[in-house]
Amino acid sequence: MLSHVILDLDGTLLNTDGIVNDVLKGFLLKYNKQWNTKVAHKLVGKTPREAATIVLEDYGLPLSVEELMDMITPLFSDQWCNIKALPGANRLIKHLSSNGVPMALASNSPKLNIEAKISYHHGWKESFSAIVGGDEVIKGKPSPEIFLEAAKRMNTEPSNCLVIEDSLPGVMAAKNAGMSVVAVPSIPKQADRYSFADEVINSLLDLHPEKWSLPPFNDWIENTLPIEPLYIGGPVIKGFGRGSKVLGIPTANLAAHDFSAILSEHTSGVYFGWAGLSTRGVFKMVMSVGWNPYFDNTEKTIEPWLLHKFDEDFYGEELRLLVVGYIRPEANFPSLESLIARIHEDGKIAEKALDLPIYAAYKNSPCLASSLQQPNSNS
Ligand code: ADP
Ligand code: RBF
Ligand code: MG
Repeated sequence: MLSHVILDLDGTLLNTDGIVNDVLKGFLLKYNKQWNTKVAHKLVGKTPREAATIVLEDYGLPLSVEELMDMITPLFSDQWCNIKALPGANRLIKHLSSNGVPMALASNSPKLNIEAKISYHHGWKESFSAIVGGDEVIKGKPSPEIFLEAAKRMNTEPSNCLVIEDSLPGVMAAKNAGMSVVAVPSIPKQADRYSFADEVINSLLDLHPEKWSLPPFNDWIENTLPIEPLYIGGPVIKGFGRGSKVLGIPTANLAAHDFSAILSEHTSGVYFGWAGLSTRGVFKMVMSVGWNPYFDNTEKTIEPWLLHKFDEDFYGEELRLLVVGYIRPEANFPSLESLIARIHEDGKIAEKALDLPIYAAYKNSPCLASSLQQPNSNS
């Protein structure tokens, strides 16, 4: 029986990666070095000193670890106010704290940094009965020390604790501590490296606390999860040409690179909502966002299937999407038939859910209407 939850911060609750990328990219440019995302991936879950050592070695900078840390630490702290909560983080913290589940935060970063980062997120600090920083133990993750200390401060046994972690060192630390651990990898397509976790999920939206004898979420409605509505729109572009041909399910692709900022804030997965086509009207829509594991694409795509029979293509036409709910993570399937069957099931779920008042209300949203005006423009 699990009764306590220990959360990692960077990459698990907070979208820190974007900030780390931006800061290091700018910094390295001064040394005429090109930032490389492969190096970025190596930094996940490391202590600040370990991360600085990796950057020094990989880029051969003429600096000592101390000098590098002194130079970049202030650049990072300037950005903390810009770090966004990951999808589902606020929901999870609110849920556990309102159900009286004791929670701790355990991070490799120094305690003062943790406190500064979470100060920008309403209600977080008060929700944790313990916060353990990397500077409060002798060895950081993958050593179990941080997690053992968190359990001790919550006056509980390690075996009562569920750890939620995005990094490999963190998942190892949790297992070394004798705890149960759900991995939420922050780097895409790495799930197979986390096989020693008790479960691997795609995002916090996919956590089902009842699997761990913790109180279930009660915000799912008929197999859908309402989200903060998200608007994206643009001309319909050519995709891989396999929607209709291979699956019998046409998807009117939008240019994913136009929405890279929005997409990096949202997890990949199957979503639904309303689709407006300027000359044709507003239709129900179900979509996949991500790498389509079955086809193992190298780039993220946005693939909306309009739940309506059209007699012709509409490439180049302006398509506006108001995404209102989440259905499931993208998955791989043992056969094309099983993928097709699952997409049809998603279609039925969306079709039905969109008649519920909480989703139906958005059908008349002005951002879907036929004038070319964008939702936030003042013209
Ligand atoms: P592509 O790979 O180029 O996106 P698809 O086989 O997925 O090709 O077909 C998508 C195209 O089919 C859309 O761009 C659109 O013009 C057309 N289309 C026709 N009916 C639909 C529908 N119900 N939903 C989405 N697109 C449709
Ligand atoms: N592709 C996957 O590989 N895995 C999925 O779980 C998946 N789910 C989808 C759900 C919906 C509602 C739609 C419309 C598509 C989905 N696809 C999925 C994407 C499908 O592979 C894609 O439309 C084709 O690759 C066409 O480019
Ligand atoms: Mg398509």
